[in-house]
Amino acid sequence: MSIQWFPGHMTSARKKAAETMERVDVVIEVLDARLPEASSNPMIKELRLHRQRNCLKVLNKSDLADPVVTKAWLDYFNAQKGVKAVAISGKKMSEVAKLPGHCLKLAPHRNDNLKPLRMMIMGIPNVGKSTIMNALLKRRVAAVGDEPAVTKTQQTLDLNSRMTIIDTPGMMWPKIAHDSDGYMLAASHAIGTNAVVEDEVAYFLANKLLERYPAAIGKRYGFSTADMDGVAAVEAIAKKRNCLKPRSKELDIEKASLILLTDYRDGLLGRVSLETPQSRAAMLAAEVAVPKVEHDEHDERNEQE
Ligand SMILES: Nc1nc2c(ncn2[C@@H]2O[C@H](COP(=O)(O)OP(=O)(O)OP(=O)(O)O)[C@@H](O)[C@H]2O)c(=O)[nH]1
Ligand SMILES: [Mg+2]
Repeated sequence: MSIQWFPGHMTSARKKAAETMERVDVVIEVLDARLPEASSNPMIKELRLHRQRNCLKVLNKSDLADPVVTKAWLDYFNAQKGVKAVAISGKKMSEVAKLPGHCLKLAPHRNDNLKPLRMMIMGIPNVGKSTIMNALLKRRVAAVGDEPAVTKTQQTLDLNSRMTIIDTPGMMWPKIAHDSDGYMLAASHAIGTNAVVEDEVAYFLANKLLERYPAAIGKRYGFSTADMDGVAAVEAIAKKRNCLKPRSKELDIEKASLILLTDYRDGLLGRVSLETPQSRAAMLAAEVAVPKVEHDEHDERNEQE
């Protein structure tokens, strides 16, 4: 199953972002440090490159991500033209306070009272844009919540006499090209719950954790995951946590799925990253290879007929 989520208000958000892009100097693109490429919205890149705006990529929620992997992602992004990448926790004021300085370096011509530096915060839903906005302003100017699409409209505020900042609604894009990206985004709560089947997302996450951090699930829930796949691990969580449906007393997999997803979102499974630059490259290479094989098989069948 592939996950897609592009609700109506995001079409208008995209249109508004395209208009505003003309009037900003630097885009602060907020990414989820646990899945930096899967949480990169290709629509934002397109809008930004259309106006040739430089970009500060902020790998946010780095307090939840594997620090070694985050370092690899910073090197990966910092090699890109017109891009500076930093890793922060939006909940730490001291880390957020460094962002305007980085932006200024990306648009050095904007450093005076006549030409204030104009920054626009963009990114997928629930990645921490409004949290960063509040930390920059040192007061609660934007609503924050652990669910996607909390912010629905743009908000422009003066940071000081020489800097303005715009918070924008989280944006998804019309077609998520890689199924695994959809699952990573859903696990990280960037996708509305109406667009996902929680069990499937939990199976995906459990498989990913077993593959990348084999000890994480066993340590959290207190059982051995040896020889388990994602489905078995979620079932084991249901048993261990006594998740039973009220009448039938069958295992309540949905409840166990939510336990796993919530624990991941809250960082209770340890600092984990769902993708690395290498795993990303391998995934893309495999996707290129698969259609070719299908094509060859098809040709062979035709030849045999
Ligand atoms: N652990 C951790 N949680 C964070 C961090 N930044 C934000 N959060 C949490 O992530 C959730 C979403 O934060 P928001 O600031 O509302 O995200 P947003 O990008 O504005 O979301 P939308 O407006 O829905 O697009 C909230 O529960 C925040 O407390 C961070 O660096 N680390
Ligand atoms: Mg917001």
